[in-house]
Amino acid sequence: MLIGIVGKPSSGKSTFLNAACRTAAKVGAYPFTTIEPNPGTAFVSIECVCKEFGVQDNPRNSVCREGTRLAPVDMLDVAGLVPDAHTGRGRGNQFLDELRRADAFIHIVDASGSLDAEGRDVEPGSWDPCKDVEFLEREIVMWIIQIIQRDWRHISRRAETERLSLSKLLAEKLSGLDFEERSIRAAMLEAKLKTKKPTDWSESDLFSFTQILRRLAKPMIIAANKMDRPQAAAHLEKLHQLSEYQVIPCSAASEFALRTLGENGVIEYQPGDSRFKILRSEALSDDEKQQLTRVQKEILDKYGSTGVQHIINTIVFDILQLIPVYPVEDVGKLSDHDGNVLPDVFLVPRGTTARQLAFKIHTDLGETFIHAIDARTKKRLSENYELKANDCIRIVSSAATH
Ligand SMILES: Nc1nc2c(ncn2[C@@H]2O[C@H](COP(=O)(O)OP(=O)(O)OP(=O)(O)O)[C@@H](O)[C@H]2O)c(=O)[nH]1
Ligand SMILES: [Mg+2]
Repeated sequence: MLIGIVGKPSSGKSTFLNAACRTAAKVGAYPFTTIEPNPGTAFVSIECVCKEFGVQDNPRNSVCREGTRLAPVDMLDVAGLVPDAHTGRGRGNQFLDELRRADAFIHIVDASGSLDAEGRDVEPGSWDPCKDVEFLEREIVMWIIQIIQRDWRHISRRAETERLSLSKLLAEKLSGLDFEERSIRAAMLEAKLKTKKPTDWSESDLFSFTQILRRLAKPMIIAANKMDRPQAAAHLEKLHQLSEYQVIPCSAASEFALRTLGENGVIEYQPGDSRFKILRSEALSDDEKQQLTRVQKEILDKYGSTGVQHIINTIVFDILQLIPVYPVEDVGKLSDHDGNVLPDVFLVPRGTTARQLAFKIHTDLGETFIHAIDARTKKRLSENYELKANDCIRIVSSAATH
């Protein structure tokens, strides 16, 4: 799974990545600090089943911290986008091609309204961040349209002359963008387009189709960043009125500072917490103490957290609707063949079947699947059993190795 971090220059994309992934991407108070994309690995937090089972686990593909399971999620922070980037303005939008495989986007918005569309400083509060949401949506859609257009004439003609399914042809041709055929079909239906006569589609037909496709296939969440600035609260109200998007208040810089102090043992803090505890007061200057008091009062008390962890969890669980499942080889010990207890957590789409999970673990396991066993009830599950959140499942197969 890959989550793309997008937004105009200087909105705080790299700061968000560094806060979430503990990376060291360059951050700067000037536009286009980032040119080459920065990858990172963030973690979604899940209440681990180890508590319910009363076992001490040894995770392999994830981490368990006092009953909270952290599962990795790949992220990519890219260069800033400016209006009309698709025509080559700013750094253009070529770099978005790195995000073809993204499953979802986080749009980092400067909610304090202190930067114009190009990321240049303006009077704090004077810029309406709703404009950023509008133009960024358009640029992402134009990026996808440009990719579709490379093959459009060919695809639309073939669909008509050979009477082939347009959605199937599009899905095949656009496989690099990871659009599923059902999303393509749903977007055509919602845009009320004539699928039998695609050569008649106008530019605005293609635009509305792509806009819907983007929403279905590459969902986007708005991170209203820089909430620590006094001008941000008023803009947040306006951003919340954009009914198409889920908007979450956020202070990437505060999260970065809290995590750094937490890792250095100066404070006790876990991502997503609404409080922290100072452990080594002597390691903090008066200035730092004042800043921490401000973060508690202006961010944590007001919004419940810095928003960074909340945004990542919301994308994975609410928007992409993934559920955690724990494959095990021994349903008694809840372990793998090496004795690791609850070794792995997999994030799978709601509706995934036991057999599909087997394929995700290993192709061989999917092919030689016999049945699955629920570790809680010890009952057999058929290949079509739809997994539930927090299922612990053993896959029984005819392959000698499993
Ligand atoms: N007050 C405040 N400043 C922030 C926050 N997040 C980022 N910044 C500041 O915003 C400026 C830009 O941050 P970056 O993370 O480099 O922004 P970017 O979006 O990656 O910028 P480009 O790579 O140039 O597109 C820096 O001065 C950051 O310190 C925040 O939550 N609050
Ligand atoms: Mg950057």
